[in-house]
Amino acid sequence: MISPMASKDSIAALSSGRLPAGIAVIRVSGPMTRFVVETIAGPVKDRFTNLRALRAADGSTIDHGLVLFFPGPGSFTGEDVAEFQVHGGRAVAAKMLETITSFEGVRHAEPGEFTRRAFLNGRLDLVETEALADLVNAETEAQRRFAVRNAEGAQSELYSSWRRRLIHARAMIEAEIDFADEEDVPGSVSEAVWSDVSAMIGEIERHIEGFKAAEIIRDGFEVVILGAPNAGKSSLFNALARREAAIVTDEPGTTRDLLEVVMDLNGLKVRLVDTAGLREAPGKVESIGIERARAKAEGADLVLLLEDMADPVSVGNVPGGIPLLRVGTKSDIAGAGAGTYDLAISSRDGSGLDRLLTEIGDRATAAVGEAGDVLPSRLRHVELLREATDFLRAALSGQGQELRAEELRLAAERLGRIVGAVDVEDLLYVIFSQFCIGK
Ligand SMILES: Nc1nc2c(ncn2[C@@H]2O[C@H](COP(=O)(O)OP(=O)(O)OP(=O)(O)O)[C@@H](O)[C@H]2O)c(=O)[nH]1
Ligand SMILES: [Mg+2]
Repeated sequence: MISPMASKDSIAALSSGRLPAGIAVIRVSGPMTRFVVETIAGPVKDRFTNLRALRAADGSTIDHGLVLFFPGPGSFTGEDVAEFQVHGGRAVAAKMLETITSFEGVRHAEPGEFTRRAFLNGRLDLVETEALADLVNAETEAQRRFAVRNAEGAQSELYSSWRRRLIHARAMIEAEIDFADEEDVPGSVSEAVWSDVSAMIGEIERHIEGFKAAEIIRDGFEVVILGAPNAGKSSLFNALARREAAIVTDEPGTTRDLLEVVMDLNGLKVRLVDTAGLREAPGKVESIGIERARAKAEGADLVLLLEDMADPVSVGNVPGGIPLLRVGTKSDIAGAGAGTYDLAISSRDGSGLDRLLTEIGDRATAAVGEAGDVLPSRLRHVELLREATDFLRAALSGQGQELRAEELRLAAERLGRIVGAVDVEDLLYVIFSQFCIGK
């Protein structure tokens, strides 16, 4: 099991963002917190906002601000916690932190240390902790929705419910082993157990499939622009990015490397990638760029294949199996165009760009699926879920009830590792290092 915090240090940090700002929030946690608060601010009422003059060690006023005191264990970290809300000047925050950390037993917090204490004190499980990191880092509406649902425990509850079912299944099988000689244990009990285990394998596998959607929410839906040199790729890239992010010239082979801009479409993160035009026998730099373009397209969520409708040039093979939109370019000079295109655009006069954005947004939305789904949010979860289903399959096909019960135990243990209900010491560093100081 998880060992309690070795040190009884109290910790302090600036928990709000970059200074200067309107206000700064300084957080303190640990056994010294009440003493620190009462020394700096005088007596305060627990769980209420207290407007106080805040005093340095020499009695001079640092600032006037709000003080909140949350006695443990009903606080974020489970320890005594205080927040000082002061004016957000750099010198104010610095003086506050200097004053607080000059108390014996109080030091600056390490990154993620408040959250780590919350986890170690049982205030959050591991999945909720990860979701909190996602919430702090969320940039798009989809990322926020996804993170807040998991921070509220939706994902943890799913894994815990599977684990409870397995623990129950194992208890039933073990009861059957113990009472095997007695006649009144119905054989159908174990049948029901095994059919539930088999149903659970299906549920877990469906859940694992959702990881792709979770990755798109977190990392973005990747759209790669491909086409022959001079097809108008960089012009489209700039038009959608609304800035001159890529160089545009009438010289074929202008773009040689991958360029990326991030957009927010329907509240989803979309990464748009410009690439080198595909053609044969170019120079050394350009051919590396072309290789990169093809490799990038192989992993894309959507490829926009651009063709100059005024001067169509075939680019040969495009990666198979990747959703593709054929986009005819330069409609301002080519008219309707000859070839077959899903969409016709002009980056010069802007026509067709709204339709293209709508199409990309719709495809991104479809790729992340139903908003209500609970998805695995880390590769760590997927790996443990796969191990769990391997054990479940072994349990289903295994010989001998004892061995099969043991496979059930191992599967339940893997599920327990996801939420941190069983030994996870080795993981803690990785997870808490995702946080900034003050969280
Ligand atoms: N009339 C017209 N010209 C365009 C349009 N889009 C691009 N062009 C012109 O086509 C030429 C090539 O445009 P780029 O955007 O650099 O083409 P690219 O596909 O990025 O080319 P490479 O980087 O060399 O592969 C430039 O001279 C652009 O001004 C358009 O919508 N209409
Ligand atoms: Mg280009």
